[in-house]
Amino acid sequence: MAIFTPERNWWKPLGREEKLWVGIAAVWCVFMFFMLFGWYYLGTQNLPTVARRITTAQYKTLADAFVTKYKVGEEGATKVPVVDPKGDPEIYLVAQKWQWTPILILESGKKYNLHVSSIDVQHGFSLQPININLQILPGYDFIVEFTPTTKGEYSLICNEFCSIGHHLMTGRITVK
Ligand SMILES: [Cu+2]
Repeated sequence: MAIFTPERNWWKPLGREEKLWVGIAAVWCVFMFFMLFGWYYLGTQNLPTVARRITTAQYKTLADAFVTKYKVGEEGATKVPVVDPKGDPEIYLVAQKWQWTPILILESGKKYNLHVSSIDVQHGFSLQPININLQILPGYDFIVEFTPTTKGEYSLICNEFCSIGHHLMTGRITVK
């Protein structure tokens, strides 16, 4: 409680500058709110995605069949399969503690439907250095439609803490 009562409330009467700033802020708030919807339709940063319900067992069966069909090698101590899907646009990626399976070899300029799902807990798909980020949940076949246009090696990291070995969860996509 103040010792002395202020002479008057500063906002009564409201000064001209004060009115102007409150007005600008209010208009800007409304503008930014509608920009949320605007970017959804106008922004080119949104990947076209579809999410379908699937059990983790069903997803694993699909992904395993894909790996078996197109496997061209193995890499590292944990023998991560290397897969070249040749002409097949339906490609699968499995997130699980703490590995991305398989390593994908893709063709530049070709359109793909990348299926991503987790078979245990929530993970974060983060493709670097192009910075594509997606939330990966078990129980959903998350389908991302994309066409790689820049050749090179892309690193895949998990950006959603998924327990003790999270920092080791890396993968790779090669575009040739
Ligand atoms: Cu993680």
